[in-house]
Amino acid sequence: MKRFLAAALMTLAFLLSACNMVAPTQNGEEGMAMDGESGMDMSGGSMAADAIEAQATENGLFIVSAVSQLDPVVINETHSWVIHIETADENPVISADISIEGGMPAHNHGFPTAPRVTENLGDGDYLLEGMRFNMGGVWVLTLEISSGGQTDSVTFEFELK
Ligand SMILES: [Cu+2]
Repeated sequence: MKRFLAAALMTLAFLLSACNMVAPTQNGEEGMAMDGESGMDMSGGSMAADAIEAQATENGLFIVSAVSQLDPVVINETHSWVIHIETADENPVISADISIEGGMPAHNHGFPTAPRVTENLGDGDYLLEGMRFNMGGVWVLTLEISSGGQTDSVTFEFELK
């Protein structure tokens, strides 16, 4: 019985060390694709398209909302979002420049794609193309918004369960 226990412990130790071997590297490079590499959280995930609440930017210059065109949002499907930007007093921001960053902070990887705003839809709406999530878990999307010589940023955090 003791021998069996020792063997079981060794197996467990081996499994734990194997787990460490497949943990994501810590270099935090943006846009690093991890498709099929991570041993963690490879399960699917989904989220309602309207699950993200409107949020004020860091310095309160803008109010930003984001809605996925894919509903529910599921993993491994490239799709678009519509971003809506208003001023603090609720007027649409009609000529913003928007840059995108994001990924999974807990795994130190970015999006598997390079999402970007491709079209100004008018009325404060902007088309964000190339959104794609390659695993379930907590993701962040940071938008840096410039308009009328002022820049502010906002970070949305959401979970694909
Ligand atoms: Cu991840």
